[in-house]
Amino acid sequence: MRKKIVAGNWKMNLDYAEGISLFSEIVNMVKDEKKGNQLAVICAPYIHLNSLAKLGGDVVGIGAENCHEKESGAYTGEISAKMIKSVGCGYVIVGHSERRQYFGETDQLLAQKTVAVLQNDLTPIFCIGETLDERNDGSYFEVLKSQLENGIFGLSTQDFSKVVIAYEPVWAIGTGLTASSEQAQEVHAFIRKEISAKYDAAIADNTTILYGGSCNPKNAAELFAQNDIDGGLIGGASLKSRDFVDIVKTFN
Ligand code: 3PY
Repeated sequence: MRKKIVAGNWKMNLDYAEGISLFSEIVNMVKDEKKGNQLAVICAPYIHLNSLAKLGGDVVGIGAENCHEKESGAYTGEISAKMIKSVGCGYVIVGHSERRQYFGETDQLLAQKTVAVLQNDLTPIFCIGETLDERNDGSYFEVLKSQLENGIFGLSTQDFSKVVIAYEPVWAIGTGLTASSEQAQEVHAFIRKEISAKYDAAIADNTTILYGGSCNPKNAAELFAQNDIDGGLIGGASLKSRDFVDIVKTFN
């Protein structure tokens, strides 16, 4: 049975003390909720990772929001997957639309980052999503397919089976707009079909596909009830312990 994951994405929010305080609240609230194939994860800015992993990495998975594609070297200001692994993380978000949009990250670069993440025994949460124009002009399936093909479909079956995918329509990020459960399910089913065509039906069936984009305690239950939606990547609502934990509890 595939894993169900609710992963918070703190983005560039919370100073050190604020991060510790929010994370401690979350750990206290979810520690008795842990179930076999369900998992809460917090992806946070680099300054938090070491402390969060020590504070409650056994209760809540810890992830970075990005990494560099190389292992080490003269890349001032960058952080490698190896470094992220060394502080006790298990996850890295790769290709969030904000990275694609503001930092010019291409599918080709993201493919390299994904390999670096996997080589360090971390789970990539690989994000794909279409813009509003692409949704409106009907090209979104093509766009999503090309993000999959160029980003992660070059992986071996063994590596691919470790990837988590997050579908985040760009038009639903930070806008308060959410894809309807039908719109999200349609895309998730499409992604699973593409995985099945590229790899096989069993791999497709085992791949965790998260929905992201203004997911909150009000809409999570309906989204997560869809056949092909296995949880969420949560932006703003992950900055409030009650909201985040309510979303985690949606699975119970
Ligand atoms: C959002 O919910 O806005 C996100 O970008 C989650 O990654």
